[in-house]
Amino acid sequence: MGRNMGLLVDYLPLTKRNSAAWDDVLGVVTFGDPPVNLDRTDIPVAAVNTPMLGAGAAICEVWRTQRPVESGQWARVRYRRDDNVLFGCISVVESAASACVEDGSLSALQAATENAYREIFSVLDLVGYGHLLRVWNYLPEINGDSLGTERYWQFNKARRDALIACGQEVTGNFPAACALGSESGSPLVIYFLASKTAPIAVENPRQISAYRYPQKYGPRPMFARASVLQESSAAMLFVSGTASIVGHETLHVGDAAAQTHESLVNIEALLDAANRIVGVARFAIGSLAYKVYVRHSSDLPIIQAQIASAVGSSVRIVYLKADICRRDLLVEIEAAGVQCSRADS
Ligand code: 3EB
Repeated sequence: MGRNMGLLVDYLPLTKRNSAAWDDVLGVVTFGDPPVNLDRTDIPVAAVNTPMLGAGAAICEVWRTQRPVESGQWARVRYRRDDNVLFGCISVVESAASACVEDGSLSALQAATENAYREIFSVLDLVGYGHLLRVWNYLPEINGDSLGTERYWQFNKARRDALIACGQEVTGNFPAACALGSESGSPLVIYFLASKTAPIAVENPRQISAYRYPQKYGPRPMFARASVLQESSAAMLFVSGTASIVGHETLHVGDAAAQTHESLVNIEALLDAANRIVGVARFAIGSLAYKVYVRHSSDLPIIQAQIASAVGSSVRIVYLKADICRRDLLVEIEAAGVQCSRADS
């Protein structure tokens, strides 16, 4: 398989590695508060404040590559990259100072979001990784209101404005994404993967594309349901946050088990769509790594049971407590996977 197996994602306790073992790491994501410190300052760490659920030591998300890496920082964006893929992260404190709150035209969250995305696109321009592949967005009080609108709507407006301002609004060119509520008082944290070669955006035939949602959901969320990056010897799949939405409507309001099941049916449909694009049935529900966002901790057992019966026991799953962007959603599931191309082996 050699050196070109694509990216690998692991979920592991930080204690398992000594300093040198971080050499092949592109980036790390820690969950909960306080954020964990690495003894390596050249590795970008996204400190996401969504508590881990379930027993066990603090786990972090580790993105690794088999290719030589180089670290850098520009403005507030810290990154590390191999010759095709870049991991980056940014943390922005919402501050009224940078917003036009007086006349109500721009909330602090909108200003923070626009600035973050502009910095991200500047970095990508600068280092030549022109394609956003996957973006993870975490903002506190995602379901809260301010200035007469929902904060998730404000975030969506700012993300959309920044994408358009940076020439990224071409349909079919959106990254896979998720947007979750972190604990209140947390900064806006965005981490992302970008690539030099273009990924393929994948939509779900069971769902209206989010960037075509009806106006009643507010400014349109600009993301693809999944993205695939094909390299010579590996294909990588990134499944966006996936919830109990069919068409554009939330299904199974108030029923966490049924929402979990519907989300898994959506992921199956996405895998079919992705496999049609890649050409062979290679991504399977039992061979991905998962993150599951749970609104109410008390729903954890029922959600875990649903997922275990669908994906099997050999799969890596991390459960996090987070608010989901629609108030009626109780659970959201994301996934990632890598497959080696048989053509090369
Ligand atoms: C949905 O399908 C549920 O705003 O980036 C899923 C994935 C959702 C990404 C985003 C939102 C986002 O509309 C929520």
